[in-house]
Amino acid sequence: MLIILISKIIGRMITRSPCKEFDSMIWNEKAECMSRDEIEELQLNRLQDVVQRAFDHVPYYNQKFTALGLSPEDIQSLDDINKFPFTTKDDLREVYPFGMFAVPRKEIIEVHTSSGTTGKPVVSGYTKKDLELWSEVMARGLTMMDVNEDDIIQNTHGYGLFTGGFGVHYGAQKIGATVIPISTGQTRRQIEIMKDFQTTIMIFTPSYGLYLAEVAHEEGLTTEDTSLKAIGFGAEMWTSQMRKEIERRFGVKAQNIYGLTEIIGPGVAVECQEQRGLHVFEDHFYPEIIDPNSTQVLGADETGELVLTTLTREGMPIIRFRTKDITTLRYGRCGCGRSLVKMDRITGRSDDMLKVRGVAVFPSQIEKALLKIEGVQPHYQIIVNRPHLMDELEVRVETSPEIFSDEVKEMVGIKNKIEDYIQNEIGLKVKVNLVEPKSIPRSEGKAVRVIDNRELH
Ligand code: DLL
Repeated sequence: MLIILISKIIGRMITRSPCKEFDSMIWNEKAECMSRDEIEELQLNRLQDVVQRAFDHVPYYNQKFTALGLSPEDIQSLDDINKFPFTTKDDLREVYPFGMFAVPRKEIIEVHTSSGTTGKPVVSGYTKKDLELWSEVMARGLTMMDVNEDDIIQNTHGYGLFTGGFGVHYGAQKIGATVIPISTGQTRRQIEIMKDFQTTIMIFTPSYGLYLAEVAHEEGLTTEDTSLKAIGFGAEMWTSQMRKEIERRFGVKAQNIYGLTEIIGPGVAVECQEQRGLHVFEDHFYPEIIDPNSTQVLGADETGELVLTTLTREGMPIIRFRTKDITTLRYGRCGCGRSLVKMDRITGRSDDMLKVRGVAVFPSQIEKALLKIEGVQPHYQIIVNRPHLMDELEVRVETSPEIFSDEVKEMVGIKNKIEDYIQNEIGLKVKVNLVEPKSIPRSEGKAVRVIDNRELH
């Protein structure tokens, strides 16, 4: 017994990561530099625990598992997660608003919602412990950008139901940095503040970052006028050219932040200074990659849809959430010293969700808005452009022949009404153009609803 114990300890000492050998800053060395054996042992314990909690406290999971003849005891190894069903955005919507909570509602001290679902949004509930978890993972991520107490973080993510603003805020406060909760918009003011407050860290979506850079240039701001040290960006897809442009314009590294409302918000995975993928905080979020068509689990280095299980979330445990985001997992110790698995930047979606100015939009939401208006045909096309580095959404809509030949005044009225209805549905301003009946090309297969001219892939 003693021999086994000693050999285990020695084994640990040998496999334990010598993070200290690396000179990058690490927020939680113990969690971020574990050996693969250690992390898997921890994940298994936590997986057993979360499946039990979901089974015991969330009727939705209890019914789903019971119907499949599954019980928490079926998790004996990490691979056993494979037996359990996936959770989708639709499943979460079905139990709107609070049906996924695993604790009494009064223990939920904050809620956020995801935009971009047809019908009801997904509600994400956080207990006090969940907010601590969120702060912890975001503190780890911001530390990858070398953030410390001396830094001034200008957080341009929206504060509100969107998770971006608060997630970054909590992480920054945990570190003890100074946060400027400026939120999105007021672009000229952003630039003034960046200069006057000598912001050291900028947080934005890549598209807003490019826009900010352009306005900064117009205002005559140069990199010498700022004290920037790093940029954290995420919430939507970007290309390597976009990153290069952002880095060139601001003169500092831009690091990728990934997350989603259903799991916690930003802070599921963040990129270190090596900039070769994002470290998934896999002691809290268990990642898998599946083939989106067959749903077969794929191996390391294979590309497919990311599936996530929350291992420690108290208020709203989620088992095997299908993110629809396409990526690849890569194991092995990183040059930064961390052993946490890395995921490639997201290169696509396995559904038709678009992110427009950071907001998730589904074509079906637009269709839903159109169906509410008389005289409007459900023949439409969504065109996404980025003319001046800001996303613009145009919706071309066919009207019925009677309406199309009517007076201009009436046409304008309908156009405005459609714009209002769509804005109400998706939360974004759109430009509607009414087009002649039958002028939108009909396709023989799947209708081409979206023309995305942003070239994000
Ligand atoms: O976008 C959370 C977030 C806020 C992440 C701020 C990073 C920074 P949702 O609005 O629920 O949450 O959207 C989640 O956005 O499934 C991806 O499709 C996309 N997404 C998020 N981060 C990235 C990223 C937030 N770094 C959805 N790269 C996800 C590409 C991203 N896509």
